Amino acid sequence: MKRTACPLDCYDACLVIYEDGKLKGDKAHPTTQGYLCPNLNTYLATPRIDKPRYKGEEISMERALEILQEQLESYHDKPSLYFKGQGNFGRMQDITSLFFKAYGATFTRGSLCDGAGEAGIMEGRGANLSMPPEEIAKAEVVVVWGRNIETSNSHMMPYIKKKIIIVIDPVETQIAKKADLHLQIQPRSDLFVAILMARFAYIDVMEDEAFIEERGEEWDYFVDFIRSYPMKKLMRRCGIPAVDIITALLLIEGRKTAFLVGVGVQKYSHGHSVLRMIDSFAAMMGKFGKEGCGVSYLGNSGFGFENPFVKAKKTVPIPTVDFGAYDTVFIQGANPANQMPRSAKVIEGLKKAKFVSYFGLYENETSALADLVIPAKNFLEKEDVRFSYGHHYIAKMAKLEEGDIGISEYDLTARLMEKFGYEKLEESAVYIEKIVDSNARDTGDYKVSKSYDGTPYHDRFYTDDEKFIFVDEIEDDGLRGLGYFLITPKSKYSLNSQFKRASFAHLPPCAGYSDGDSVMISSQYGQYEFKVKVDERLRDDSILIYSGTPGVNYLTPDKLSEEGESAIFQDVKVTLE
Ligand SMILES: Nc1nc2c(c(=O)[nH]1)N[C@H]1C(S)=C(S)[C@@H](COP(=O)(O)OP(=O)(O)OC[C@H]3O[C@@H](n4cnc5c(=O)[nH]c(N)nc54)[C@H](O)[C@@H]3O)O[C@H]1N2
Ligand SMILES: Nc1nc2c(c(=O)[nH]1)N[C@H]1C(S)=C(S)[C@@H](COP(=O)(O)OP(=O)(O)OC[C@H]3O[C@@H](n4cnc5c(=O)[nH]c(N)nc54)[C@H](O)[C@@H]3O)O[C@H]1N2
Ligand code: SF4
Ligand SMILES: [Mo]
Repeated sequence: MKRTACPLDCYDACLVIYEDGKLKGDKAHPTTQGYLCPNLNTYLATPRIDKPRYKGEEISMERALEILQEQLESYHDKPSLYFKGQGNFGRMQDITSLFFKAYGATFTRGSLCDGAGEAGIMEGRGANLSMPPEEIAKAEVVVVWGRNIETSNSHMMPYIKKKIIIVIDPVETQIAKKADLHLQIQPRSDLFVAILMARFAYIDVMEDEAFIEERGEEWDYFVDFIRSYPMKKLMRRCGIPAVDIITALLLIEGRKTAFLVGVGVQKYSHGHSVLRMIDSFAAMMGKFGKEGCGVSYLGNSGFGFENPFVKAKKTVPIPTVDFGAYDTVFIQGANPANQMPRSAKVIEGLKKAKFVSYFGLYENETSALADLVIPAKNFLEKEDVRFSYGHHYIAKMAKLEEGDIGISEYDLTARLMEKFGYEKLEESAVYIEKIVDSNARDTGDYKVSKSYDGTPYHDRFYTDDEKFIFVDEIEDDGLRGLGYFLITPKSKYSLNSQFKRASFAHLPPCAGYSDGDSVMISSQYGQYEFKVKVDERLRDDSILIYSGTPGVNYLTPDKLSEEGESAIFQDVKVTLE
């Protein structure tokens, strides 16, 4: 029996058993519980790039590596960009950064994913720790807030069985249908929902005085802040009746509550404020550092661990990268031509750059634009280690197979380091052991992060004086303009743009279209034609296009969140023609 772990960018970080050419979920592993999801289940059947290519012609791997080396040498004094995505979540994927740092390339910083929310959490708590699933299992109430559990985090389901479930989501998702209460709020109104909850809680004196006294800071300013909003304005912005918010509050009060917050709440310019406000509401109710309580976002899984692959000094924010400003661009484990905001600009930039290389597993919009395409080894053919942003288990990924296709990130780096006369790499096992040993301990058969010994924030927060800092000011101009809100979440059968990608624009029945119609969707950033699927799960003011759908990011803004340098995919209104 051979064991490894799923390499995909996902909360669940499943432990995998590879037997008779098949991938199976490890039955003994606490979170994996013996099953995998549709994405990893199609991994082995997904056609890979099997031959390197230069200017459209198939070439040998040896020739591809020569071309890469020659081109990097000839452009050495010119601007170059190293762009790495999350196609494979293994820590060793970053080894290529050692070469590109020595070479002098510009790196990216910030996030296409969870960066805005993370920034808000850091402001209040000083570190972003998620709740171990075993801790969530002790909650009485689970608030699923902008996270599509059954799709993006399905291994959480067994932990929240038989609990009071409150879902806060503009879409009637699968879990919303089954929930005790679904707040089908207007998109981009979470800040107001959280302020309203805090306001009603304050009026009814529901706050946890002992917690606030011992563990909180800036409480009085927070009270001034939540009272500074006119009640009527708050109600109008949430788009749901006040009674629903009060019902939620009554369910939460006095019960152990876990808030499972996803990226859905923070794909906006003010995303950091949303998380800061949700945190502040939870803290006011005393829902931190106690059994079964907490706000669990996408955690910083590397917290406390040593990272041997640090960034270069020269960096640019990832959501607004201008590919056209570089002579050479090296893209690894990513599909920016479809996954970055404002696709038209990204594609134009990639066409303008003089030498683009794409290092990945699959053909996609980006490989189609690259001068040089280098196939990678898949996760069974190289060794690695991964963390999870949804639990505290660490998974080593053993090399289980030799393959004829592709090259590993380690081998590609070793070769470039040698040809350029840079420092020799250590064996890959040395890096892996260093990472693991820096902060892991054994629990039975599995390793866990030491940062998760005990309930997170039980003893302290990670701010300067170890207290939680309540929010006391938020600036947000809101989203103006006519049109529909654009919701662009994860789909069940694709992992962003890998595997079976969605292809429709989902419209509410009131839009007046039928299934299969064509519709041109426009925003101030661009337009694209989609096929229609009428979707009753939507509010009348929203349309939904899943992440990975070809064309979705023609509509989205190439702008940064106020904090966290994150993409703000949903800070846009769209119109239909
Ligand atoms: N199957 C599958 N799993 C995945 C992925 C995948 O592509 N496919 N991607 C992985 C990655 S990279 C990530 S980052 C995670 C993210 O996974 P999640 O955190 O679940 O994020 P999303 O699916 O983007 O959005 C979650 C929910 O937010 C809702 N939402 C949208 N706008 C708002 C809003 O304004 N307010 C509120 N309250 N809710 C809103 C959406 O309707 C959706 O139900 O999933 C990972 N897991
Ligand atoms: N509209 C919209 N856009 C979004 C999002 C959204 O919700 N809506 N989500 C955003 C988020 S949260 C994220 S995380 C990003 C993700 O965006 P990307 O990081 O670009 O992810 P993918 O589209 O999954 O592309 C990953 C690529 O990695 C390659 N790959 C897979 N495994 C390996 C490997 O082992 N080695 C190498 N070298 N390559 C490999 C595959 O060829 C694949 O095409 O997208 C963002 N874009
Ligand atoms: S649920 Fe996530 S970690 Fe588990 S197999 Fe699927 S993609 Fe991989
Ligand atoms: Mo992500």
